[in-house]
Amino acid sequence: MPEKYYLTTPLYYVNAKPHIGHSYTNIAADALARFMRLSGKEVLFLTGTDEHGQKIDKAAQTAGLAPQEFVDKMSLTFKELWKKLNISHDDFIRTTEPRHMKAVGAVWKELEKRGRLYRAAYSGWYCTPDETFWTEGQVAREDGRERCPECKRPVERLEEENYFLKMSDKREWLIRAVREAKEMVILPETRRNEVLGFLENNELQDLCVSRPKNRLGWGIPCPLSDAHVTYVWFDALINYISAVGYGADAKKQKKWWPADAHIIGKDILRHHAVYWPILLNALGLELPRMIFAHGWWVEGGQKMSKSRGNVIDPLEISARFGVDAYRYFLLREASFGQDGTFSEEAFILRYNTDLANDLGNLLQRTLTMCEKYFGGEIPPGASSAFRGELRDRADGLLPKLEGLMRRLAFSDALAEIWALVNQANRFIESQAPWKLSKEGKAGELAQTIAALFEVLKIVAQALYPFMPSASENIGAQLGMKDPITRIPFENNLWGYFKNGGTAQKGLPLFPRIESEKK
Ligand code: ME8
Repeated sequence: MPEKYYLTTPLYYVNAKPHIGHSYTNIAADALARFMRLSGKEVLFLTGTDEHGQKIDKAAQTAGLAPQEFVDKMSLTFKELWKKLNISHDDFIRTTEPRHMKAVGAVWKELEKRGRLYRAAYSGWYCTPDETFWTEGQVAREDGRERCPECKRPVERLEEENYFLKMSDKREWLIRAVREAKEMVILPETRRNEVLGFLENNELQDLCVSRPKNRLGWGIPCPLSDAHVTYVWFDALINYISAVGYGADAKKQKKWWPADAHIIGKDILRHHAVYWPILLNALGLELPRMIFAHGWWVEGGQKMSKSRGNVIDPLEISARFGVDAYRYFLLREASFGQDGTFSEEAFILRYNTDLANDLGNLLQRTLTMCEKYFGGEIPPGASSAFRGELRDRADGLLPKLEGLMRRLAFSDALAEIWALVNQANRFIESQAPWKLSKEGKAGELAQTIAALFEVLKIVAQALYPFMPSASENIGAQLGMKDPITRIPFENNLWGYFKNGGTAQKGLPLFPRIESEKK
């Protein structure tokens, strides 16, 4: 039985179209999912949309649509984008789906049964864009207004009766779990410290998990009270278990839960690393194995976000430069976990240097030389006879990638692949096949060209998680008969062309972008 790997992304709010930030998380999750599949794991990759709450209700009103009609339309824009960006999710969950709504109902009942809920009057401040309550002591005060301490937008005063999930008694337990990092690991280390700091320096408030229906009707009904609906965050977090059959399919749940990785942005760390583990513990469920909170794409030091309006449209960029180049840039430019700055200049520079020059030229030169010196036929026996540093690095690539991918170090993994690409380019210079040909050194020439084919095949396989189309394209141009995904990844070894092969040179992979500036 293959080992299972269950990974998730956040469920994105459907109040506006997806932007660079959403695509970043999904591209990263996709690279990890593809890598895990190549490594022989049975993968469940889950993404989806978060469709309830005041923010969505307001956006539907502005659009002049009924909430359900609005979320149906908006959810599609996410699905369509994932298709364009080659995201290979296995499931897409919407919080308005019956399977999810039923699971939320089952969670309410289970928590009630376990004595983890109580009903109480509440007064405090509410931040609608963040869908979060703040107490009198937490709220920020600026320009004579009460503001959200996190996003600094104005908050509203609310007084109402609600249901609360007991959290305060779980503080010590959670501090221990986070510190020990046995059952659940929070990465990167800075984020784990942030969670510990929050838990150690604050009292843990019980979480308000309902909303009065007369104030906010657009939510999942609360089975304990006709007058309440479910708080949108409580609703949304439950998706991670509703998608694997919570309350409906015990066998499926047993197979997939706990999740192996929740990939999120650092903006929603507290929801995932504090509220979610406490909720799971209250339900008697295991904690996720890993929570990875990545950094933000920023502009002028500010997070790119739909409410700030400073976002990049993934469709536009990928239509101009290609989906693979977009995926590559996002995962290579910023180290996963750190913030990154998106600029067109940086994009074009990386494209021209890494993709057009380093990788594109390596492929082009190799195929051209194979045509020129061997009529496109890779000489049989030549690659297995080859020994040297280039082969050592190529053989060592996979073990290195495994370590890096397990830590979601995408940029470092790509740097390792490029170290091999660049070594191969230097190898061409030092071998100087044109000289070997002139000097009649046919054996060495054959080994040189065949070695380059082996390297490119290993590069194509290693690139598959990041740039699936380019990877398949390289495989096809090398004349590989097996799809990249069919060759077991652990056989990512030298020797694929030991019996020769026929190259199928095609168009350049990444044509150089000439600067559009005058
Ligand atoms: O928070 N840089 O949804 P959301 C990098 N529905 N990533 C970014 C980003 C940026 N500038 N902006 C957004 C929600 N993201 C809730 C989640 S989960 C049960 C419920 C990414 O539409 C990043 O992954 O605001 C962030 O965590 C997520 O989008 C927030 O998406």
